[in-house]
Parts: sequence; C-alpha cells; structure tokens
Amino acid sequence: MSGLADAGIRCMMMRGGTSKGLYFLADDLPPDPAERDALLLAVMGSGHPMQVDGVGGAHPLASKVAVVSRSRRDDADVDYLFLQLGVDSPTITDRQNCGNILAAVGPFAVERGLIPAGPQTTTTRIRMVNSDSVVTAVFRTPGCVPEYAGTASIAGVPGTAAPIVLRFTDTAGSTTGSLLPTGNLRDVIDGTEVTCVDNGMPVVVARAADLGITGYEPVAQLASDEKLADRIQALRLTAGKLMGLGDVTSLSVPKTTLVSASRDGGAICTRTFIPVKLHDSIGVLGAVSVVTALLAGGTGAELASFPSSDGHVVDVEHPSGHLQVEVNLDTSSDPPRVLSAGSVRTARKLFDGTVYPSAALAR
Ligand code: NQM
Repeated sequence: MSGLADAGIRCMMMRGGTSKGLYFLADDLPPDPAERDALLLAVMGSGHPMQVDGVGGAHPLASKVAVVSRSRRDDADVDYLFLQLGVDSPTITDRQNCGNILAAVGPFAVERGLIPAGPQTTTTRIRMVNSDSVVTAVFRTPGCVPEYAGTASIAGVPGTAAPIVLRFTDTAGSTTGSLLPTGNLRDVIDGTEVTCVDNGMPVVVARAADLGITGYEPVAQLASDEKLADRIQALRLTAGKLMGLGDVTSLSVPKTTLVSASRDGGAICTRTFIPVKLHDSIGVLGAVSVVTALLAGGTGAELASFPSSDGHVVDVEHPSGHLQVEVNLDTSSDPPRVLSAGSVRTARKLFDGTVYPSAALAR
C-alpha cells in the first residue's frame, strides 16, 4: 500500500449533478476491497471534520467516489460502483446508489477511453453495481469529445451546463430487495406515520408537520435543530430494521424526507436528511423514491399536487429549488410496479491528475 501512497493514483475530480466526487478506473485501484477502501479513506482524509489531510470536501455530498470499469455484461457498457465516505468518521459504504455522481460516469468513461463516443451524442448503458441495475445515459460529445458547457440549469448548481439524460430501469428494491421493503404502504413508528420506500434509494417519507415543523423553515434553522436530528435518527433506526437493513447506525441509508404541500408551483415540498444531515437539495434517486411513495398513495400523498396531464414528470421542491423527475408507476398492481424513471442532470470535469493519500492512513 505504501507503494501506491508514494506513487499516487490516477484520479479525476468531477461534479456530478449536485455532488462532487473522485472518479477512478477500477484498474487503478487495489483489487482487494478492504485495501481499496483503506486507500480511498486516506485519499479523502475521512475521520476529520475538514478532511484536512485529504481531498474530501468536508460534506457528505463532496465525499463520494465512483469506481468505473468496462462491463463484462451483455446488457451494459460500463460498470459503476458508488462509494459513500464519511467525513468526521472513517466510514465507507457501498450500500447506496448515487444518481448525482452517476451523471458524470458516461463522460468519464469517454475521457478514459473505456467507451467510444458518438460524433454528436453518446448513449451508454451503465450498470450501477450497488443495486445491479442498468441506467441509460445520453450526453453530448460533439467531435467525439465530452462537452460540459451548455444551457441546462439544475437547482443547487450555479450557471448552466450540458444536459445529461438518465433513464433508469430496475431501480425498485435497489438496496432492500423490494419497492415497499416493510411490506406495507404505510407504517407507524413511535406514533409517526411513514412510508418506507426503495426505488433506487431507501427513504423514509414522513410529513414535516408530524415531526413538529412546517417544512418551510430556513435551512440554517433546520440544519442546526438537534432535537429534530435526534427524532430523525430514532425514526430511521427503527425503519432500517423494518426495511430489513438491520442496524443502520453507521449506514448512510435509509435517508429521511419530510414532505409538506408545495408552495412554489411544484408537486411537493421536501426536506431530506442524509442520513441526519440536511441535504442542500435532494438526491436524484432519493427524489425518484419519494415521488414513487407519493404516487403510490403513501404518507403525505394528500399533500401532493400531481400534474393531471398524461406526462409523468413531477416537480419536487427542495431547499435550493426544484428537481424534476419522471416516474411512471402502475398502481393497479399490488405492490405497485415501476414502469420507468428518469431525470436530467449536468456534470463537469474539475481536474485530472494524480492523488496522494496519506501513507500513515492508507493501511
Ligand atoms: O439520491 C445524496 C446526492 C445524494 C444521493 C445522498 C443521490 C441520489 O444528492 O440519487 O444522488 O442521498 O447521500 O448526491
């Protein structure tokens, strides 16, 4: 390991949606998962609130890794393993997907020569290794080179960039094995009604009002509300067991999303905790899961105002704006069946080079 620490590791930092992470080729990392994880924790500097001896961004949304390789499967071109690293604590988990980091995987695969690019756009099938599901990504590659600049804007990211269209399949039960992992559309935990859902991300959906807040409080107020954080932690610990995830104390899932009626033209207003820290916006698969729960008639469905047209695009309000996701659900079957899901993101290459982990940590 000290060899890799001395020589450094080839690494690209990219923004994927509203997250930022390190992208590696699997071949550039140790094949043994335990060795790989120790190295990545050292690269990121996890175990310190500022990740001061590493390149992590001191926030869960900037403490993320994508490990990418050519897929050996017939139904995919690229394999993408997502790893969430802790900030204060040296933890690393593959028990969740990340639809934001996913957004940059296609361009990264072209940058590293894993897949050929089309002359105008590239369509690639990415296997999300964490959930063994395949997503199709479509992105711009004029002259067979990824184009990051463009006119699409996503809430939570300044400016505009080229759009990346993500179409998901097989996201139901991504981590837990079923869309409604407790077997119920609604459960009551410690007197609070919730819907536990997993359509790409295990999420506990509860009404903001049932946790004693409006859901519209200033972000700083919610982020520093320790009582609320304690209640959310208690809720997710019980929900985790009911969802078959066991003791989730040190896991990054389930997330919790508190819903209230929209007040800016969207379908629903959300405040999401990852798992107890307030999300600056909302994750892509997190939003897909919340919308699925609401469309299925779960907790908070009466607060939602869905578009009545034949489209399935749902506008989700979050602390920094809106996220639109497409969820097509067959609610005539029990449990409901997910027909399709999708979203539009943007991404950008931030830098490419060699990263040097602390030799003292990389053991
Ligand atoms: O839900 C953060 C994010 C995510 C997850 C988190 C995500 C998704 O917004 O698809 O991308 O829930 O930890 O980056």
